[in-house]
Amino acid sequence: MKIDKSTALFNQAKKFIPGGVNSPVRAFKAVGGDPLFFKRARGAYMYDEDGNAFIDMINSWGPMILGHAHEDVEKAIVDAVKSSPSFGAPGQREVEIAEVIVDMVPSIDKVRMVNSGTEATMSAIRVARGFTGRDKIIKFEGCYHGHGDSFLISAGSGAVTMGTPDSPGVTKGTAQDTLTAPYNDLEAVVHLVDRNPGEIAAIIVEPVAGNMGCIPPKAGFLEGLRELCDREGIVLIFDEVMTGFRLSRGGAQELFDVRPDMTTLGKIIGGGLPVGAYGGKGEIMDFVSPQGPVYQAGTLSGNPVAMAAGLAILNHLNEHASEIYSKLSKTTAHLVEGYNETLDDLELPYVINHVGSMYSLFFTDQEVTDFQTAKSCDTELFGKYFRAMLNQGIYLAPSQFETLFVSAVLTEKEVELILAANKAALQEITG
Ligand code: HOZ
Repeated sequence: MKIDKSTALFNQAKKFIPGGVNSPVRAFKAVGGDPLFFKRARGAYMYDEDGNAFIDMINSWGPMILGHAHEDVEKAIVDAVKSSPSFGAPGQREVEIAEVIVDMVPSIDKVRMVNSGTEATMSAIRVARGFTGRDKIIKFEGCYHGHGDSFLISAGSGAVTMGTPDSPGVTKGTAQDTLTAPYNDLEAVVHLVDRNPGEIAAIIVEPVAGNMGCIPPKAGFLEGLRELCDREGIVLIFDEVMTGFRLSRGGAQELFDVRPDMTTLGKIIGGGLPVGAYGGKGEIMDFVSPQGPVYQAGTLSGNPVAMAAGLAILNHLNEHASEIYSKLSKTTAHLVEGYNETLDDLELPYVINHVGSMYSLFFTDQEVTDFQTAKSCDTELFGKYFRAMLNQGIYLAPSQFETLFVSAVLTEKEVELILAANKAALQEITG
């Protein structure tokens, strides 16, 4: 595959941008080779600067659940920008999107719009601390909640991909207020809470982990966290930046029927534009300024163009929910079945985890249930697999420690192409 234009752009980018990219995992460091630079995307396909076409299995890390350039979203953006790209003052769309979110996400009474998932999680823990008057939080090893200082402790996603799950630059003072437990280990969480009586403000969790690859919660794990938080007066935060509006109309909390006190959102909520949100019980959200004392603000928060894109995608998902979510699950199940058939014929240890339209193929002989088992994977082999898939025209997440996201525009034709590419790639790397 010819990627001369991408390589030239990457070389130029490295002169002016750290590592040549604006988000580390995009640099392909974990999988080798130069990253591709993209020119346009439509439906299920992305096209790079050299004119190569790829079936997209990341979908902008989740937001493009309806495929690229969905007509409702495109039209909404164009219409909104004609009125103004930014008011820096309240507008009607902010009220509309808040109402739609409160209607769709079961546990949210009130919501504040921000500009990214990172902002949403940083703000949510500040509010939880303000509400409880406590300082410490518990997060899970391998979960990633954006790049806020408090979360770069045993962090997944790009942080572990780059070999820096505990980033330099985070002060000891901040780090000591973040306690960590293994994902899916309720007993470890109970132990941490017992050792820090009355000190834990919040437990933040990805209800389905997506940042160390896809890892589902074990039966009783989320329910156990809910009970523990109720008993100890701890704010339970579901980070649904990935799972929100993806696993069901109401996210993972609806799918697993567990209600957190607060929820953080991002990705799909912006339809591809930079949007995040945090919301929760009215009594907690009323602590947010100007209603309450916990300060949080943003010049571009509730931006009219971003709100228009978000509203368009949420309205579409809302209207067609049963059809879209059942299609997404069926397509993913079909893909996983096809992968299993191919992999079972090869002498290669593997595990596939999937929930709804999120899935990961891990090269390991262990069941992947937490960060330790995710790290048992053969990441070198994953790099070879990634490159072989790329050569077959399939664009995967460039790291073993990410989930893949299926979009609703994959047809039977693309599923067959992906399965054929997967077979050829696996035969190449094992042959
Ligand atoms: N937050 C994304 C999923 N882990 C990663 C996006 C990126 O690093 O570019």
